[in-house]
Amino acid sequence: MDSLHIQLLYNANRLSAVEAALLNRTLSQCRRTTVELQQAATVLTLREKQQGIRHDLMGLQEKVKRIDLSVYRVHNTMKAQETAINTLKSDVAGLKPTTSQLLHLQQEVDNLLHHVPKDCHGYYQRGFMKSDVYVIHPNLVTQSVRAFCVMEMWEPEVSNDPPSALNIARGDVTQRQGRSSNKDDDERSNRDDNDDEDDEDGNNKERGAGVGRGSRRDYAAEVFAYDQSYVGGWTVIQRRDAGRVNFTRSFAEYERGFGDPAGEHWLGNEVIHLLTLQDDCELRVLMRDVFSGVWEARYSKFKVASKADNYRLHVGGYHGNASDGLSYSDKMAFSAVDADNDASSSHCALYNGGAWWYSHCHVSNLNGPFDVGMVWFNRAWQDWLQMKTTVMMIRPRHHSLDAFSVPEPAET
Ligand SMILES: [Ca+2]
Repeated sequence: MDSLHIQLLYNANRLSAVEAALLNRTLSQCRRTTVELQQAATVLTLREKQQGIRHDLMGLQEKVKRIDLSVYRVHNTMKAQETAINTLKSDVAGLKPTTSQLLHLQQEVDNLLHHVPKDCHGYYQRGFMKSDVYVIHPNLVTQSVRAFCVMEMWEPEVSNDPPSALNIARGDVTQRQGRSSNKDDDERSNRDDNDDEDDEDGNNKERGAGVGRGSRRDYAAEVFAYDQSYVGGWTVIQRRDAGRVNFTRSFAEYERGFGDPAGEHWLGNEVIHLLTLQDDCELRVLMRDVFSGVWEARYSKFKVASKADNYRLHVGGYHGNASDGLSYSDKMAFSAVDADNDASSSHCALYNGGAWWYSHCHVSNLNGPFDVGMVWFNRAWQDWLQMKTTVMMIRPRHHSLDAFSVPEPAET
């Protein structure tokens, strides 16, 4: 029994050993299979990567092709540019003499400009004695300016025909217009309303013609005596004598100037400003009325401020026979039909169709509509003078002016 039992145990052990050996073999086979499977998976992954790399490679090859094409084009462009540059180089080499000639010319022009007088007075000092259009170059201007220079005793040419019926009729209109244009004048106005209405045109005409002529003879003689020592060199800033140039214009046009210096024109506020900036200036206003009476208003001080200050007027030191029609505008800005810079609640320039240093509005309006609106208030007569010819001119202040007293004409 015991030996049988032992035999059984022994067999059972051997069986277990065989089973264990079998299991071990199976396990090692499994391990081998696993390794083989892993290797297969790795190969698959590598193949996928290889395919991806091949795809990328094709893309890169495409890009390289395109880059090659671009490089080729750039090369061609550079070749063309090189040719163009070479052509330009030869052109520039050909231009070099021209450039030096141009620089030389520029230098010559600069030298000449340096010698161009800054105003008519400069020409006068150099001995130019003929009243005519000259080229002047005021300080600070960007280009030369044509200006009419008055070099001798000179008056604008006007016909000596007696005033026509039309003029007389217009004169009557002007007087009414002048009154109405000043309707919002306050006590600053020099003109007061003595209400002697101009009852007859005939009276008006007689008075105008008579006093005008007498005034011209007497006053001209007195002024001539004064002027002998210092006659010319006047730069004309305004001139009207034919009515062919329209003076109802914008602020910008008055700034630039308009018309022809050989005839009717406004020199331009910017140039007038620069002329009165470079020297202390005096102003002379010569006028002839519709009855051929000659009038002068002279100011020992005349200055026009810059554009930033709307070309404000600074005027004073009146003498003459026309009476002081401009001091009323002293310290007033310049107004035009499109620029209301006056002191009035109305628009003086628009209302009067002119451009002036209006206040409330004016006692002189030499840029008003020709014939009917070119007016100057004569304080002695307490009446408006209607002008058909006006010249305004300036020059550096004559230093002996203060010492030499200009006779005041008798105002009756
Ligand atoms: Ca106003």
